Amino acid sequence: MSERRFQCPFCGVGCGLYVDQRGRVKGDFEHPANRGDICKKPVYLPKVMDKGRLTRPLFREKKGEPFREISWEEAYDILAREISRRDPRELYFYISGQLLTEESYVINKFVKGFLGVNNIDANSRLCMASAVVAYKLAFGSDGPPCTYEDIDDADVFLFIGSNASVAHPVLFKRVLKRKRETSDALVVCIDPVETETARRSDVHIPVRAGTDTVFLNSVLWVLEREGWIDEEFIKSRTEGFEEALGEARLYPPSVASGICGVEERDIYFIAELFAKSEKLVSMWCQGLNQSVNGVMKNLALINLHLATGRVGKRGCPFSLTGQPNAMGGREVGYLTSGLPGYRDVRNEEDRRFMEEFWGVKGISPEPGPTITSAIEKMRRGEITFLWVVCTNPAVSLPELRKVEEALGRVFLVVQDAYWNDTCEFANLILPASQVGEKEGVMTGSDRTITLCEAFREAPGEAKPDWLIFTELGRKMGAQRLFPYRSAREIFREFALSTKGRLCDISELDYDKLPARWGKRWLYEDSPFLTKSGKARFFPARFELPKEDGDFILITGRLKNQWHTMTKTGKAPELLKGEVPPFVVMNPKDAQRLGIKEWDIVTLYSERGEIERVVVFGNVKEGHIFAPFGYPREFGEPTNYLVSDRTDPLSGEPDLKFAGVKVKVRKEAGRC
Ligand SMILES: Nc1nc2c(c(=O)[nH]1)N[C@H]1C(S)=C(S)[C@@H](COP(=O)(O)OP(=O)(O)OC[C@H]3O[C@@H](n4cnc5c(=O)[nH]c(N)nc54)[C@H](O)[C@@H]3O)O[C@H]1N2
Ligand SMILES: Nc1nc2c(c(=O)[nH]1)N[C@H]1C(S)=C(S)[C@@H](COP(=O)(O)OP(=O)(O)OC[C@H]3O[C@@H](n4cnc5c(=O)[nH]c(N)nc54)[C@H](O)[C@@H]3O)O[C@H]1N2
Ligand code: SF4
Ligand SMILES: [Mo]
Repeated sequence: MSERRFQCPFCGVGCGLYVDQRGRVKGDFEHPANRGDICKKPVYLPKVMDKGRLTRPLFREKKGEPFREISWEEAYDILAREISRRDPRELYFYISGQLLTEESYVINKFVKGFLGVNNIDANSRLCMASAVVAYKLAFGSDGPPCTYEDIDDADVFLFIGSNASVAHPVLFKRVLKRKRETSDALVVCIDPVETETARRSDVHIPVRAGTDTVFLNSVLWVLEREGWIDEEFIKSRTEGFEEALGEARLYPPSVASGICGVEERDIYFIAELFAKSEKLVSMWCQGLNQSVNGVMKNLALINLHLATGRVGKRGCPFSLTGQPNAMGGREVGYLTSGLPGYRDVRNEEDRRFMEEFWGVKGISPEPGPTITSAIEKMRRGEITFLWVVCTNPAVSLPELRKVEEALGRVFLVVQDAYWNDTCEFANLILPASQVGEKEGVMTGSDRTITLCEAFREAPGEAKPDWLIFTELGRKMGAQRLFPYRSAREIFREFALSTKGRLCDISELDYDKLPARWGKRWLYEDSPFLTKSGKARFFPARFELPKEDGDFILITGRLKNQWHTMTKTGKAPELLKGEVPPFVVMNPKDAQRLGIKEWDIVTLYSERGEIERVVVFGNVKEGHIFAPFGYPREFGEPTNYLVSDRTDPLSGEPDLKFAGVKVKVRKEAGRC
């Protein structure tokens, strides 16, 4: 068999990979995202692709009963019946940034076009929603304004709320390569935890969790005070500077340093970098996004780029995408308010275009509830049917007690490649094929689209996600809406819908990939997509939630594990050093409580409790770091403790700020 090329199904760096003649996964030297590089996770992919797979549709009348195998025909009958007998507002679909673009497109069309409700959200709500909203507010559209090439000629890299060395390893290596080549390049990391990224950076600023808005406002204060702003750029290309400055004036370094737990000189240092470096690229991820203050944190950072004219050649704000195809999902509009081609259900022209394009009537102008609001509606009995595709909410959503209650009440369909913890709550389980077993595209963090070719057969009766919705759509009488015989046909339809939009890919086809949409810099010599054509500063308001407890629990990722471990957890090589489930504590905090390294502790709050082994590390005092993805076979998942409070603008949950108390359960060395 010739070499089959695909995009890595793990993180949003979007590395191009291939399977060689001997079945080994290798980095593709011709791919612009990684140029042959690869990290550890996909190397073990072939080994785990057959372990613990779902291979037949499974059904049970009542939860708690054993499942029985059924045919696809029967599964479609059940689905058609359960969907048709309900008011569409009782239905909800929860999908994923790990689906192929064609799949998200078809599911979105099924819900928004065919069923006529916007009751669909993706796990990107927990991930990129704050960045999407901030980009839209500041630039008038979603879409990162720069590309990976900007790493290769920058001299300052600011990682804020990003542990890229662990979470985006190939990208981080590219930054370190640039550093090796240019002796005066500088890497800075702003994070309450001394992460691997912090350790490999030149400077680490351990900010107090949740306070970035204050820190960044204070940097703006210094920029203005020192006359380090780009007045020409501010005047010709932006609006709203004075209002943003008004807010920043509340936080001179003397005030901000106290709130953020940093030195005043740290704030001046960052201001000087924005003022004087040749080219500054800032990269951020969940330390900014997953917060009640998430959009404001994003905007406060973008404000600094606008104030110093760094949105293109001289630098850029670069939001790192988490999942391999959250970018593609955003392009097809898979969040509650989206429509294909970065369109929005609230915009009449966008709705009309898509109604005509799809040949449907009545796309609803109301964004549907976000996943956390939908969980509330399930608990109240207002949503009674939930179809989960390619995500594992029984582990990854916040406030798991509430989630369990919700999953227990609804008719639950789980469509997954592997058996996962959400299956325990299901009525109907549908076996899906995964990347490597089906064809389609994904878009990485910097807008590069890659074709994923199949390199093996799917096990049993597993089907591509697009085919499941296509067949059901036809079964329900919508042959005209779902005529597809291949993913390529779906791609063509979607590509056509993007004509004339920022993310225009209407000229692309599978044989032209990988290819990036948009110019290297989206707004370098064209207007921003706001009404006035100018980028917008926003006053970045600071808010910190009140949390009970002695510590702030910060949650995040493990280096060699992917989220809820359905794939990476099956490779012993990747589990080494990542289990048993642990938390990282500052030794000074631990000492105060009489906790020794390797003690087993209980972390608890009103939301629940979990047990973990204590590992010592340089976490800012008063904070504890916990990986969140451990499935239930390891005990209670971390998200029992995590709040479902959300950012008011993005609806993204505050996953990195939970008050907890700690007590010793078992001392190290005693069994
Ligand atoms: N190995 C691995 N890689 C992954 C994933 C995985 O599961 N495993 N998942 C992928 C996905 S979907 C995503 S979204 C990305 C996530 O990538 P990242 O966001 O880089 O990873 P996290 O560990 O969630 O959080 C990043 C950092 O934010 C810090 N942080 C927490 N609160 C604050 C704060 O208030 N301010 C600041 N400045 N920092 C804060 C944390 O200490 C942590 O080091 O990773 C992707 N890559
Ligand atoms: N406390 C806390 N919670 C968090 C976060 C955090 O930082 N802290 N991060 C949040 C973020 S950023 C994210 S992205 C989420 C991730 O959370 P999830 O999306 O729940 O995590 P995954 O384990 O990646 O789940 C993907 C599922 O899709 C399945 N799958 C893989 N390929 C396919 C396919 O092709 N088709 C189908 N149908 N299924 C497939 C896998 O088996 C797995 O069950 O977690 C969020 N939750
Ligand atoms: S850096 Fe991300 S995309 Fe690249 S190989 Fe590693 S997990 Fe895959
Ligand atoms: Mo994510």
